[in-house]
Amino acid sequence: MAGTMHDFRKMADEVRNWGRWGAADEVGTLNFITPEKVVEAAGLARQGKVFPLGVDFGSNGPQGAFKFRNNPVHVMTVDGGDADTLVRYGPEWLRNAVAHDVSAFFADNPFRFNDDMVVMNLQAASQWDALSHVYYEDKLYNGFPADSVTSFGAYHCGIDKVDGKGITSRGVLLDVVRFRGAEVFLEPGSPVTPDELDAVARSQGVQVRSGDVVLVHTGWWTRFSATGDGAEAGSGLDWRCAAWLHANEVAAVAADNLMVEDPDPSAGVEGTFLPMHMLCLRDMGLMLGEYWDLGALSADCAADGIYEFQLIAPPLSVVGAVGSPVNPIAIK
Ligand code: UVW
Repeated sequence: MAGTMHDFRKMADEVRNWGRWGAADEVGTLNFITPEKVVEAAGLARQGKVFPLGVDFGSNGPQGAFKFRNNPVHVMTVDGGDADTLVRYGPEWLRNAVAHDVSAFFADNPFRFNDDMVVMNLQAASQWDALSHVYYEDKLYNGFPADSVTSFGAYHCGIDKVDGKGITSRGVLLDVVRFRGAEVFLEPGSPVTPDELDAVARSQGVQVRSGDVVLVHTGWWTRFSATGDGAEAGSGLDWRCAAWLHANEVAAVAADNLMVEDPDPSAGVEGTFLPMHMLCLRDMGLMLGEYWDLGALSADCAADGIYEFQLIAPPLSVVGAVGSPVNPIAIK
């Protein structure tokens, strides 16, 4: 059932971490990741199993469906192989360009290189949302003014601010798909509640502790991999899970879907947009990871019954960016 604005404001007041780590803090709940936590996390790499959780950054990604984001465009800027082809087939001016502009020695030299570039939304595929990604009433996390995010980028709470945290900690997978016995993914309109998160953890025999990064398996990415439909609705966390994340002192949360939270209005708050984003990023200072592929990791956790691991998920330090691509790695 959708919440009211009154419910939302009450919860915002309860979970707001502004000032908790000082007036200048820009990393929020990543402060829960202490040096001791990093050491504990490293000790969870016991079997030498590595799970890359990042999805492909390619033209077949999930973007395009909602118009305001596109899939990555990858182009070659130097292709050593072009030398032979262009010298053989190209017009005179192009041969000269290859020989002169690209690299004069390509034409007669077997030692060559290739270069490329990518044009993409930083939110196109596996990503971290920086604390400056969303706001309401003109305030970012910790009370920083929303207009500090300018056309030159975010002067406060940009993704570059979290660079020093790694990000590495104990990761815990909560496999809601398996808990529900769902075939592939959580059907739309069936949001995950705080009580269900507790029940999943209990059923897996794992405890969520201060400083953990919690990964929620909704199965959406597996479904997308089969259908290619980036607009397909799925489910995710009910907005009230913000209070659960706060109470458990979770450092960050990630999922295998578009927005971690359930997009269905019945799982949100009347009159708001992305209520869990607002509570997590703006009030708590808790980062969200989206489009992480949790398929192989969840299968392995189900097989060996171990739902904790070392998680290493550093964002790119794109100065002033409100998010970053990431290729997180879970190690067991
Ligand atoms: C929006 O959809 C605006 O954000 P996100 O990618 O974080 O879900």
